[in-house]
Amino acid sequence: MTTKPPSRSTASSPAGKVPQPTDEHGQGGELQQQAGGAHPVLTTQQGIAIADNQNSLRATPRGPTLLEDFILREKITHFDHERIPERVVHARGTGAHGFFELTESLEQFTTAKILTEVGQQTPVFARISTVAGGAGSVDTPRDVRGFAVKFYTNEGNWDLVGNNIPVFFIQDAMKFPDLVHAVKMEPDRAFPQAASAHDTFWDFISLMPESMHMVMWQMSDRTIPRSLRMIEGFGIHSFRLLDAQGQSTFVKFHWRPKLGLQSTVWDEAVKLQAADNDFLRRDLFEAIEAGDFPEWELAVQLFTEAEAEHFDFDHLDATKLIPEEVIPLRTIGRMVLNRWPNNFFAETEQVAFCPANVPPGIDFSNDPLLQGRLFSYLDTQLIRLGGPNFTQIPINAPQCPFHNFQRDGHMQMQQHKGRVNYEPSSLQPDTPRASQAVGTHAFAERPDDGAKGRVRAESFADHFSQARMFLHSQSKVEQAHLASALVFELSKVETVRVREAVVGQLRHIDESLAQRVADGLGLPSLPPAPPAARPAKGVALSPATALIPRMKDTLQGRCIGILVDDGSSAQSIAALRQAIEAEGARVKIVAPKVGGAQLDDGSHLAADGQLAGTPSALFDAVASVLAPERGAKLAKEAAAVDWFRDAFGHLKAIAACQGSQPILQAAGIQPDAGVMAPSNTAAFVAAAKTRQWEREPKLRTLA
Ligand code: HDE
Repeated sequence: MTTKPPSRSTASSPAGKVPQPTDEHGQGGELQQQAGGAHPVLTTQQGIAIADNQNSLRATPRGPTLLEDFILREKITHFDHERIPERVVHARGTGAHGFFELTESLEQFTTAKILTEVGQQTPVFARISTVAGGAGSVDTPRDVRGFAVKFYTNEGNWDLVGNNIPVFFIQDAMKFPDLVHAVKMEPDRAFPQAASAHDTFWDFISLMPESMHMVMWQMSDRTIPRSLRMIEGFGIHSFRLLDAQGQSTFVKFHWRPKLGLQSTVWDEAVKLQAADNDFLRRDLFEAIEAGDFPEWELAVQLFTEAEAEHFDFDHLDATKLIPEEVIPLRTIGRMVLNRWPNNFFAETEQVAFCPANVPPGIDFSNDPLLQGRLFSYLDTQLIRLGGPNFTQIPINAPQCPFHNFQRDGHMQMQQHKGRVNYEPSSLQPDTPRASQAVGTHAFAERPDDGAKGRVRAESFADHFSQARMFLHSQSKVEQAHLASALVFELSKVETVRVREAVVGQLRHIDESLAQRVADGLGLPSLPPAPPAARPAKGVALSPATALIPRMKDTLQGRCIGILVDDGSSAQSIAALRQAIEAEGARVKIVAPKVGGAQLDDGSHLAADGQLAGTPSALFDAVASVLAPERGAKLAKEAAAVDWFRDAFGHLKAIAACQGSQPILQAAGIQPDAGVMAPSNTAAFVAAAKTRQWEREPKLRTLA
């Protein structure tokens, strides 16, 4: 019963030899033996081999633990420091590696090689995030998605740090802390987590009419995406491209998903939160692991200062977009995400994006939101990552040579040689020097003749025209979803005055929208509209902002669930699977028991998910192949009834066999064109490519 002294011999044991357990009660040796394989020797951070990873060093077997136990102290100390401060916004994110390939050169406009060298593949790391929730929050709340891409170019890192919505809530960086405080959980009660549906957010919004355009996008189905592979990305601000002569062209950046856009419906998003906290992260992981690499086109809108003067809005105002109908998109390249990180913390958590990271040939505009961002990101990263050397963490380091005289600091990884750590100097011939020829230059902008001051440009005063443009460019279904989202969110607001104030602002966008929301909230009458800085004017619609037309009729990248049980027809399942997979979708088998089912031909089919834990919200469409007696039994099972009821309610195609009919009846489903027999594979595949929009008004009261 005594603890043997650590065996020194293990310190020199070659990698691959497992030290034997030292304590007759320790389980370490047993576990190691069970695991098998050639394990390297476990060591401390100092490289000291560890003999026992189960027991701390005790004075006697039942006595106190000794302070001397440097192994225990090092292990616990490191563990205590495992968490770093999470991002104050965009804390919950999912990242992946890939590459960017330029397909069309912009050499006429810029010297940036990333935008001029056609065919060149540049490594990238992309991180897609929600904004409001903490790092451990769920994937599927209604929220804007961050869309940040780090390009490791030969001329230094370029970070395009955007969102999946082309406009923003506020015009000036000064308001960002207020916006974020308002949307995050309320400070006294610490809820709700990851939700904008609460008083402080809508109070702020009701008093910030400039947010109304973004609110229209936020309340659209864009903020409840089906997959991170099916969202757009926008750089939002105008940037500048600079040519060799220093001439400037304005540019806006857009990412377009190859799979098209796809969203969930609200009830589905709510149920996904319960079904799988990591739904979107898992979806991206599974797609990349399966070699089904997500891809986006990079497109640009290019325009001159003179063209900008003719827009009926100010392009430096981040609450405005430039309609594609006015400045068309030019596709210039593609991004493929093809490698999941080795380690979430080292890469996805420690990656540090900054909109100020641009290579020579790309420059900033005077958008006051962008100007504030140029300061904020480095500042926040200094505290989040613990000091100025976070740029040396592999995920952040440039992949091209870099030299400067920045020295020392916490966690310095580089061993700079020589006496010279300053410039100018004459003592060493090989120290770095600035270069006019290849160095980055700012656009030589002539300041306008206005006076210095804390002012908001007059040209930023129209808060409602583009909000109305967006609303009226959406289909009827989308407008109904938007109005219902407003009703849902405002119904969670406890302060009646705040509900009314938001509806009052909506009147500036569209009286009938305000009326729909007022009706949905049960307001006795339309509240008064507060004074507007400028009333909305009639502007041309932008059909390109609608979501449903951008959904692709395809099964590519989708996932279909098939419910089976003992006695299910092997032939029917195989035929369905073949038809679905031929169209590029994945199939997941769901059964009452995860062990699977014994099929009618005696074969055994393993399940991917147990029925109770794999609701139909997880799939784009569902099918069932059940023997009659099993269908009758499952008709009494709530999980099975909900499986069909939700698939129907979420407007999905359903291929239900004869044996499943009792369950459909129990679910109260009145079959429509989106419900068919699984033998009708062609019809099912066609219906599964889209949502059954015409079904919705029959089963849900929309605003
Ligand atoms: Fe950010 N934002 N932001 N933001 N933002 C951060 O930087 C900030 C804004 C965006 O995956 C922070 O490293 C200010 C617009 C993304 O790591 C912080 C303002 C857009 C990400 C910060 C804005 C974004 C961030 C928090 C107003 C779309 C996540 C942690 C002036 C174009 C990047 C960090 C990732 C992260 C500040 C507005 C996108 C605090 C001050 C507009 C995608 O620095």
